[in-house]
This record gives sequence, structure tokens and C-alpha cells, in this order.
Amino acid sequence: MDSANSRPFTVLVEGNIGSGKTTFLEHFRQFEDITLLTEPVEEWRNLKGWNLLDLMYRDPSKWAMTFQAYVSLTMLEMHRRPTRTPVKLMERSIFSAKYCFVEQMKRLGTLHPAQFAVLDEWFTFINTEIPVEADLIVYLKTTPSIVYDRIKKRARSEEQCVPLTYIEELHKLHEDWLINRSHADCPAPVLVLDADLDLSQITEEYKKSEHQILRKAV
Ligand code: DGT
Repeated sequence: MDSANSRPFTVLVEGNIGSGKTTFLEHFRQFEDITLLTEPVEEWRNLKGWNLLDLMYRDPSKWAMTFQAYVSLTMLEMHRRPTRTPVKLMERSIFSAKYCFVEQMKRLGTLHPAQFAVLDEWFTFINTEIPVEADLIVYLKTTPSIVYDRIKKRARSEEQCVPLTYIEELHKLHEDWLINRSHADCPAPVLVLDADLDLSQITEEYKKSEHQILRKAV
């Protein structure tokens, strides 16, 4: 733990849909003293029997606001979840929800400007009033066409309608946020990994982040 305030060294794992965030987290399961918080997709797929992810993809104009409100809540819960280990790895964050997904929905017109304004107020309140600190962002950088093929192969039913252009735009939003630093607040330094590599080579790439995450010479 950080001796000053007893909070864990917190790493946010970010990257486009299908960039391998879950695989990256699984790589760190071999180490002790790390808490792994995978994204609550299953909660989004089953809230009291409702599949909000599916509703959002089927009828975005109607359900985007509801979906994003629930994403914000589940992400905030992960940011705030008490952790007994000195290191915490989190898949995504309220930041990518805001800077990538909500921004995309605003640009596409899926979110009405009034809905966007409400989400924006929530984000500003959370970001200024509730501690959601991060110490490092691992950006799993990918080429849109490569992750598009992976998404098709993994065939998560809700995602079958996602076009390549959607993935390309999401890629640009990740790049704007994490590489071009177009938002005033990027909560932590960014480590960029090449996540285009296939499974046979990716472990070597993941290893490049071990010393920064475990904070020891490995
Ligand atoms: P991975 O392990 O890199 O393959 O990660 P994925 O693709 O399982 O996880 P992620 O977060 O990239 O995407 C999960 C699904 O949820 C995907 O269909 C996009 C969607 N999603 C995630 N976060 C948000 C969000 O804040 N807003 C919207 N609209 N969709 C989101």
C-alpha cells in the first residue's frame, strides 16, 4: 500500500473493444498481492434480468442514456472498492466511459445534447468530489481492422451489429485521450503496448509492463 494514504497502486487498463484487456488482466493472475477487477460486462448484460448492453446496441437512441448511467455506477463502484493488496488492476474506468463512449454517442447523435449534459454534470461531480485516483494507465494500442476481426470471431451476440467505422471512431477517441492528450485531465502516466500481436507473441509484450505494475525489477 501507499504508506501515505493506504491506497493501492492503481492501474487502469484501456484500449479499444477487443484489444485484449481481459487477457492482459489474466496475465497478472500469476502474481500475488494484486487485485484484478475485470469490467462488469456481465452486470450490464443482466440487471434484474435486463440485458442493458443488448438494449443499447439494438436501440441506441432509446437506451444509450440508461446504459451509460449504469456503466458510470458500476465503474465508480470498481474505483471505490476497498482493496487489501498493494496493487489494483482495473479494466477500463469512468474516464474511458466519458472520453470515448459517451463522446462517441454525442458525436453520433445517439445521446441528445440534454442527455449528454446530464452525464457531463455527473462526470464532473464524480471527478472533482469523489477520489478516483490512478497511478498508471496501460494503453493496449491496436489497429481497428485487427480488433474488428477479433470481435467478429468471438461473436459476442450483442456486438454483431457493430460496424468497422464505429471501431475506427472509438480508436481515434482513445488516441485523442491517451496519445494526443486532448483532454485537460489524463489521470496518470500512459504506458503504450502493442496489442495487435497475436496470442503466441503477446505474453512478451505484456511482460514489458510488469516492472512498472509490480514496481520491482523483474
Ligand atoms: P477486451 O478484453 O479488450 O476484448 O475487452 P472487451 O471488448 O470485452 O471490453 P470493452 O470494455 O472494450 O467492451 C465491452 C462492451 O461494452 C463493448 O461492446 C463495448 C461496450 N462498452 C464498454 N464500455 C462502454 C461504455 O462506457 N459505453 C458504451 N456504449 N459501451 C461500452
